Amino acid sequence: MTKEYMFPDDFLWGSSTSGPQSEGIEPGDGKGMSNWDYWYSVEPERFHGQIGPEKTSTFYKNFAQDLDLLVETGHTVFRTSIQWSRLIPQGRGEVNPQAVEFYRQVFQGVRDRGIQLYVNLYHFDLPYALQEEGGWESKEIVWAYEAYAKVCFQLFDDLVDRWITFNEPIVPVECGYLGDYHYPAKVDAKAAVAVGYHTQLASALAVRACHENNPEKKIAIVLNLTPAYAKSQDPEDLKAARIAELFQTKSFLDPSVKGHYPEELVDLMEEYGLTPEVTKEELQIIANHTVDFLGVNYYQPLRVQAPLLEYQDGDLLVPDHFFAPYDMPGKKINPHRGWEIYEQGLYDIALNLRDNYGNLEWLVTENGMGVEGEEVFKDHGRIQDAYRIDFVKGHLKELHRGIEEGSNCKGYMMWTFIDCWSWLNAYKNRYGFVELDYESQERTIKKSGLWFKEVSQANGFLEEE
Ligand code: BGP
Repeated sequence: MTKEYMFPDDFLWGSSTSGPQSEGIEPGDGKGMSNWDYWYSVEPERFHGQIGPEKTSTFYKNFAQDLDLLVETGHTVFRTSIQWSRLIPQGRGEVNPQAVEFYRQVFQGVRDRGIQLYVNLYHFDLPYALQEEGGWESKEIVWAYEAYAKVCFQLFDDLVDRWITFNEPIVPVECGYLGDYHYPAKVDAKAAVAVGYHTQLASALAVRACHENNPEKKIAIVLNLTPAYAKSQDPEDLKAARIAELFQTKSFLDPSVKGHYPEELVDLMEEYGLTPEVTKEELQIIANHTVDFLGVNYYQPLRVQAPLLEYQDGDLLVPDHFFAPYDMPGKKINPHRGWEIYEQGLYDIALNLRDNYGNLEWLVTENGMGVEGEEVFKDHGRIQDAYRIDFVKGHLKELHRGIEEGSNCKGYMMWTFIDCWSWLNAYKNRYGFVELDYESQERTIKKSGLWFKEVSQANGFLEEE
C-alpha cells in the first residue's frame, strides 16, 4: 500500500550550518581570533587529520556559487551563524566593515533566491580576547554578548527572517567544562554551572534586544533536546533518567520557554554547592524574555542507567555521579558514526513540547547522519547515499506522526548543507547534501540532495508500506 506523508502548507525544508564551520579565513579579511582558532594554533594534533578552522569549506570565498546549490537542493529555509570574531574581532568595540559587507551579501543572496533565512548569533565560537578574560565563566561576557547581539540586529535585521540566540548551549558547558572536548577543556562543575547560567542570561538579553529593535521579529534558541530513556523501570534508573534530562535538556529548555529553572535542578545545585551568583533582576530578565519559538537538534537518544560512580566528599564532581550511559543491546546503529538511530525520539520530542511546553512553535534545526569515509559510496561521480535518504524518511515519518497529533512543528532542517568542518572531528564525519572534496574544494550534490529537492517541492513523499 502507498502511504502519503504530506506536511502542512507553510512547512519549511532546508539545512543548517554555522559560520565557523563553513566560512574559512582569508588573508586580510579582518577576522579576529576565536577560541577555536586559538586552540588549533596551540594544539593542532587534537583536531582530526590536523585540519583546523582556517580553510573549512571556503564559503567566505565561494558563497555566491554555493547559494545556487541551496536552490538545486530544494531549500526553502537556510540557517547559518554570524561569527562574533569576524564581526567584532576583539569581541567588543570596533566592527569589521568587511564582515558587514560579507554577511549582507550572503543574507541578501539567500533572500534573492526566495529562501527564508534564520541567523544564529553563537555556534560555540567566542572571540579569543573574551576567552582570555575568563570566557563564559565571567559575567562580563554576558554584557559583551548583549552588545554584540544589538550590533547584529541593527546591521542585519532587515535581511533576516528569524534570529537564534545560541546553538546547543549545553554543549560548550559539557564539552568545555566537564569533558575535554572544547576549549578551555576544564573539569570544574562549578564553572560549568556558571557558564550555563551566564549563557541563559545572555540568551534572554538577546531576546529582549531583538524585540526592542523590532517588536515583530521572532527569535529562538536552538537546543539539542535528546530525550533520556531509562534502562529499566527500577527507581534508580528512572531517577538517573530524570536527572540526565534535568541537566541536558531542562536546564535550558525551561528557562528559555517557561522563564524559570526547574525546582529540582535548583535544589540539586544548592545541595552540591554549585549555585552561581544570581540576582533578582537577572532572574526577572530571564522570566520576562522567553523565546518566540524553538529550534530542536536531534541526532540520537540518551539512554541511561543508575550511576556506577559514587560521589565522595572532595571528589571532582562529574555527570557520571548522577547517571551512567546505557548501551542498549540490539539498538539500531549508524555504523559509519557509531550513533544510535532512534526515529521515535523525534515523535517523543514533538509530544513533550505539545504537552509540557504550551505547544510552542518549533522547527527541527538539525538532524542528520554522519558518515566516516563516505567517498567509498561514490559511483558515477556522485555519493549514492541511500542510507541518508532512509534516515531522513524514518525521522520525517515520526515527525509527521507528531504533527498529525497536534505538535506545532513548522519545518525540518538537515545538518548540513555542504560537508562542513566539525570542531575536533574536523572533516571525519560527512553530513552534507553536497559533497566537499576538501583538497580541490569541489562541490557535488549527493543523491540525498537531489531527493530532498523532490520532497521539498512535493511538500512530502510517498512510501510503499
Ligand atoms: C552538532 C553541532 C554541529 C555539528 C554536529 C555533528 O551537535 O551543532 O555543529 O558539529 O553536531 O557533529 P560530529 O561531526 O561530531 O558528528
